Amino acid sequence: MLSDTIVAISTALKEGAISIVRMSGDDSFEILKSVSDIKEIEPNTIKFTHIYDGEEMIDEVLVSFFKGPKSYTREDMVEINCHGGIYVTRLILNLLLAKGCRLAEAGEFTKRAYLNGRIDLSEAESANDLIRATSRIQAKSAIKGIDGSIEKLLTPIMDEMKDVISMIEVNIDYPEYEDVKEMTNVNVRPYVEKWIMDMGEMVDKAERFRVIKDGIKTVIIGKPNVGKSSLLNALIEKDKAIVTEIAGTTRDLVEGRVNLKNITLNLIDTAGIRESEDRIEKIGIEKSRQALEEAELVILVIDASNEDEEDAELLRMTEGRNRIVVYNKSDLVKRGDINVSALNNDVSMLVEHIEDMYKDDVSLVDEDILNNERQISLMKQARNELEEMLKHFDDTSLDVIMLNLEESYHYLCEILGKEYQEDLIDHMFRNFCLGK
Ligand SMILES: Nc1nc2c(ncn2[C@@H]2O[C@H](COP(=O)(O)OP(=O)(O)OP(=O)(O)O)[C@@H](O)[C@H]2O)c(=O)[nH]1
Ligand SMILES: [Mg+2]
Repeated sequence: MLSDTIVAISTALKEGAISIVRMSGDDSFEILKSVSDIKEIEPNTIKFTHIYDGEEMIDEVLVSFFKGPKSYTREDMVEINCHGGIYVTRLILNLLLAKGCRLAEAGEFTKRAYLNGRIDLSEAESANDLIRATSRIQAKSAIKGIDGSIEKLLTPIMDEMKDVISMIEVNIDYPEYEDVKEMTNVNVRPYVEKWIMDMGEMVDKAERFRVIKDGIKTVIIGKPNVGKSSLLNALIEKDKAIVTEIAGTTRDLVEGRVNLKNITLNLIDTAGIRESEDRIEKIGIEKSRQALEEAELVILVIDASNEDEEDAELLRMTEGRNRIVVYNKSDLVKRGDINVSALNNDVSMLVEHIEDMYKDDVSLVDEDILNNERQISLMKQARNELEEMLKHFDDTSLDVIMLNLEESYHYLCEILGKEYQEDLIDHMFRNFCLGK
């Protein structure tokens, strides 16, 4: 049932200047009247009032009224700005529960906004992403998503698919019609080919951008003592990894996260790779190799004052990878293209190089692109449907082609949540914050 009135504390339950208790549903206004001085509700206003539990005044508050459908959920909504003590906020919540509200589930306000058609599913997902954003680029892409970027992205291709599907339909149903464009395998094929290409491009861009958004899995490797741990520390601006002049200092993987200007690196410092008989060091080196396997970006560190055959071996090992070769200890000797001195925190050449390397991917933030795994996977399924169909296209009858096109189209609808499975929707909104 949608019309019951829900309530939740929408701000973090911590001591603070203000907390917001939010209600949504048919009885919001009546319930508010029953606990305050308010007699008349004027929509879209903010009023000063007192909240009473029976005779006892419990807080002095500001209340905002939103008359549905002009509200976040499209229902009547009330937001009570109360004093931000944990105790008083809870008191108000309990009072509203006692007056007939039901405690909202996590994400239920946004779920109502979605079910009532105020936002589509991709916009709801973006609302959650914005709350969780930890970098400028994540925030920027989330706000675009809230503003409907996915619908903008999908509308042209969906419109075109819909047109072609309906033209085929008319051809099948009314073969005698003469003023309708004749659809045959031959003239449908170019559309299908173009959609496959467009969908592929959307997936490709989204995957490139996801790396930027989530942070680039970056591994720092090199032979022992070249300054890998020093480099990690310089990049994260903290003394996290142990640094000594002893070769083989680092045994475990050490992780650090750094927000550069536009991109985030999820860094892993590793044990120096060499032949070793030491049992612990050997395990560490095995971990280094694994981290190297999984990395999206490899920073290979070479000690500029001590380059030898072992470095050459590592260069060979990482060939063909997305790799940056960094010459460290530039305070002693300079060689190669990218020189740093981790000891002196002089790593600007490396940072600039990374920013430059990813600048095209970073600029995708200004485009409308798919935002998450769910959307990407649906787009892949839409594309796959078309690709499979194209394999035997010339031998396929038009009505089967139409069915396949519809299948593909439905995957796109699902991205926007225009068709949905209830359990999936429930699962999604449960990941939201309470009161959102
Ligand atoms: N002169 C100079 N010394 C450096 C620089 N960077 C690191 N070192 C020194 O090189 C030695 C090794 O540094 P680490 O950062 O521990 O090197 P590592 O590659 O992590 O070594 P392992 O963990 O043993 O593989 C230490 O004595 C550092 O002070 C640098 O830029 N210049
Ligand atoms: Mg180290």
